[in-house]
Amino acid sequence: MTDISVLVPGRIHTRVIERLEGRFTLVRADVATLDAATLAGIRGVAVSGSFPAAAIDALPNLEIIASFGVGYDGVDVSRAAARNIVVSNTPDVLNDEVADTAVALVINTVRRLPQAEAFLRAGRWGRGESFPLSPLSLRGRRVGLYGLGRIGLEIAHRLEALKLEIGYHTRNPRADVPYRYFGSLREMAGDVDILLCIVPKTPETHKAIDADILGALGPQGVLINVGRGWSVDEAALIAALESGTIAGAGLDVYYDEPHVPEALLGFEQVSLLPHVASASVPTRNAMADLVADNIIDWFSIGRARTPVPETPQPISG
Ligand code: A2R
Repeated sequence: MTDISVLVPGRIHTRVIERLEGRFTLVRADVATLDAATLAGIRGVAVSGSFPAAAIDALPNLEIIASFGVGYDGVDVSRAAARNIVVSNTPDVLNDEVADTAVALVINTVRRLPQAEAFLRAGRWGRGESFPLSPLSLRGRRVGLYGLGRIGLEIAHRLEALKLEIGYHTRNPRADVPYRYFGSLREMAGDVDILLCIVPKTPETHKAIDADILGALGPQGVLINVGRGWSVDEAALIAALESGTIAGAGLDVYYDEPHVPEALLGFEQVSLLPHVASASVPTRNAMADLVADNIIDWFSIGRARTPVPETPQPISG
């Protein structure tokens, strides 16, 4: 397969490169820098992040775009589908890691454990001071999951072990879970004390968690976001934290990463992580392997391993 050219634009996990190097001719450059002959030779793309319509259009013989990560909102899937190009993502291999991080973020936010550690490290405990009791507790709390897919379900299983009552809002109720279904996000926000966001970035989820939803969540309410920053109106969140409309927030994702609004940094009732939900060496290795395996399978057996549902799976020629 060394006669097949695979484009790797921008940065990607080094294991993707290690797995593909030697098997394919790798072109490590951005589309805009390549000549027409090189562009015409490219049949596969391995990408982490953005691959817009213009980049797809520049590659007349492209067959597969293997995207790193479960969310593939950076890739123009409708343009790919229109050209019969398969897009793959890296689902499932990160479910447990992201769910573990989500639970940690819930506990960190509610019990203020990062602040407690910072207090100890600053020597304040050693000097005889006491860290203040956390105003909130997980005891007796109700959680509402906005999204109950592969990752959401793992989060729900873990939260059950914490003895929390669980509800969820999705467009379609699931027949295979014992959790309470809410037909609207607004109704669920009004019923629960922790709203946990784990939906994909789509036009429908844009700023879905706005001032109205935060108002419904209420003064004991906590927002946790491990999905996409896109789903939260950050200005409304900052206003709700300032006014006490909600009690706290735990965020791993932001609207304009890596930019985190200055105002969020100032809140003691907020726990902030730099988009690390899947960021362990073993899980990122598994994601990198899946990117490489999608490309290898496509060119060796004519099927991608984990194609996204929006793009067709034509048999490779
Ligand atoms: O709505 P449904 O029945 O398709 O349920 C999906 C839900 N969902 C929504 N819920 C309410 N309103 C919407 N407009 C909406 N769009 C999608 O989100 C399903 O329960 C969940 C997505 O599940 P999966 O496709 O299995 O995604 P996974 O692997 O759990 O990852 C979720 C997202 C990724 O797309 C990344 O953005 C992020 O987590 O890492």
